[in-house]
Amino acid sequence: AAVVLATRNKGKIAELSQMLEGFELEVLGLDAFPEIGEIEETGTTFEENARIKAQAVAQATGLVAVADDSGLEVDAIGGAPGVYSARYSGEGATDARNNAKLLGALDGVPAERRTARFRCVMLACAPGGEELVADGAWEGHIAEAPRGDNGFGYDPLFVDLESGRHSAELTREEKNARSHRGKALRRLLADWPAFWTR
Ligand code: ITT
Repeated sequence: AAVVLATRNKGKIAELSQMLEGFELEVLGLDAFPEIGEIEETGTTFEENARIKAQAVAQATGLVAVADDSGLEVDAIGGAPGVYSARYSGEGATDARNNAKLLGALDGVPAERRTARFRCVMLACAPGGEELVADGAWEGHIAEAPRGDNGFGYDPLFVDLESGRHSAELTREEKNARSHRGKALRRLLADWPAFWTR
């Protein structure tokens, strides 16, 4: 069976592709479907946005689509940037500008109040509209300065609660083993046989 990953984020694609190796699934990217344009994420929750992306791609391709909507929740700033994590620094946002904005927002906030977590909702949608949803969270805190070159997004600033290492210092395998995305995908795959047996 073939599934389409309903994302244009290269970091997500790299992590998901690695975790899906060894499963009996042919994994396609959106590159295979150039006719699918920008999908506007108008939802106010991770689940709504994941559904918007998965439904659009399942309808356009006639295949099962898997979407990942994710983001960073930082307690000291009321859970921001949350569903707006990709667009936190506004028009033309980049990872570097998003990280700079986050450091500025936390200026003067002491270490013990810099708690945060990544969240991910993974949603599979079949062309007929059948759905499977799973989620995952990863606890940690926001450092005072970036470290590491791996990963994407806020990985240089996010410190894993368990190891004390920045996410960008972890290998892809180490990150997948503990991340919000890894947990959500493993939960989704656990329920996959009942969802998609055709
Ligand atoms: P798609 O919608 O095409 O999947 P996107 O990047 O716009 O790509 P989201 O709307 O889900 O996806 O935004 C997720 C953002 O949250 C992402 O751009 C990062 O800034 C951040 N993020 C999510 N998971 C992350 C991770 O594992 N490491 C670092 N940052 C992450």
